[in-house]
Amino acid sequence: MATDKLAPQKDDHFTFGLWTVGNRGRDPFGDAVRDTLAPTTIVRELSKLGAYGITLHDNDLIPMEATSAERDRIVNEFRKALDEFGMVVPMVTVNLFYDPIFKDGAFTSSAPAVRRFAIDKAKRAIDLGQELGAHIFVVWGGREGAEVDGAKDPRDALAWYREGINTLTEHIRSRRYDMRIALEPKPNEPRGDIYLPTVGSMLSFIGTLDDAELVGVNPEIAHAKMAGLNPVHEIAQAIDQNKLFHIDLNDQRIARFDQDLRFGSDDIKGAFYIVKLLEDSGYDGPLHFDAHPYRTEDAEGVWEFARGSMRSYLGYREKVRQFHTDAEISGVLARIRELNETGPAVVDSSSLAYWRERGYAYEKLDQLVTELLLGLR
Ligand code: GCO
Ligand code: MN
Ligand code: MN
Repeated sequence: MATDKLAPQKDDHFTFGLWTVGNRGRDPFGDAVRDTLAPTTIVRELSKLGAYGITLHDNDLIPMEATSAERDRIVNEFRKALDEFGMVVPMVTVNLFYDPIFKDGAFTSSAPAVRRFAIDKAKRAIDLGQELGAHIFVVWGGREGAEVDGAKDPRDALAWYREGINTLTEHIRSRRYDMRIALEPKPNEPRGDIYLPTVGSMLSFIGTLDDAELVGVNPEIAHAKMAGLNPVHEIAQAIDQNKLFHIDLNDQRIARFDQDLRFGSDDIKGAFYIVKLLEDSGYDGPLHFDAHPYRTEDAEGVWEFARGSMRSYLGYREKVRQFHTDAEISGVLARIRELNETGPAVVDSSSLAYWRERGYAYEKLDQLVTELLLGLR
C-alpha cells in the first residue's frame, strides 16, 4: 500500500487553537453560520486527523462568569478528552479583547482598575496553562492600541504594558512554573493601531523587561503581511535573537482586512520560504495554525480546513527537501557561491568594472524554485 506522504503524524507537532476550527464564521457584516463545537469534540476530531495538540484562550474553555466549581468540572472533562485522544496542550493564552471591559485595552487601558483586572485574569490563565501542561503562554495585545492618540500618552501605554508583562514573569518565577511568555505583534485590527506592531518592535520592548530571558515572540504570518512586511524576515529576526518561542501559521493577502486564511493557501512561494526557514533553522516548537475556515463552509468544510492546513505544511516540507536534493538547484547555488568567492578580492579602481558588470544568477534560481513549486521538477 502506498503511504501518504502528506498524512500528518503526532511527531509533526501540529496544533490548532480551539478558536480556529471553532470559528463560527461571524464577521462585521453577518452572523454566525456554524454551530458551536464542544472543546471535547474538537479534541477528538483533530486527534483523528493526526494533530498533536490543542491551544486555547482561557475563555474558549471556561466562560468568564464560571464559578470555581464549574471551572474545575470543565477542566476535568477537558483533561479526560485530552488523555483519551492522546492530545497535549503546549500553549495557553488569555482573552483580553472580547469583553467590553477591554474596549480601551487591557494592560494599556487608561483605567488602573481595568489594568489590574487584566493582569489578574492573565495570571489565572497562566495557572490554567500550568494545570494543562503548557510551557508557552502567548500574549496577544489585540486591544492594546489606540484610535485617539490625544487620549493617552503612548509612552504611558508602553510603561503600563511593561508593568503588566513584568508582573506575569514574576508570577511564573514565584510559582516555579516551567513556562515562557511569547508576545504576538499585530499592526492593527481590532484597534486602529496596535502598540508594538512588528516582531522588531516586540524584540526591542523585550529588552526593556525585568526578566527578558523568559519572554520571546509569537510571530504570525498574516500580521506581518497586513503591515506589508515579509514574514520570512520577521521570523528570521526572531530566530536570530533566539526568541522564536512559538509561531502562528496562516495566510493573508496584502492590503486586506484580517483574513486568517488557511496556511499556504494564498502565497505559495512565501509559504515555501517560511517552511524552509523553520526546517533549516531546526525550529522544534509546535507548528500552530491560527486561521479559520471560509465562512462558506459547513462542518465537513471545517475538518477539510484542518486536514488541508497540515497537509500543506507537509507538502511544503517535501518541497524544501526537494530543493536541497535537486541537482540543478544545488548547481545554481554552487555557482552563486563561486561567483561571490572568486573575482577580484577588493573593490578598487582596477576592479570596479568587474563588480559593476557581474551578475548574480538569481533569475535562474528563482525560476527553478517556481518550477519546483509548480510540480514541474
Ligand atoms: C488575531 C490573533 C489571535 C491570537 C490569539 C492568541 O489576529 O486575532 O492572531 O488569533 O493569536 O488571540 O493569543
Ligand atoms: Mn491574527
Ligand atoms: Mn495569532
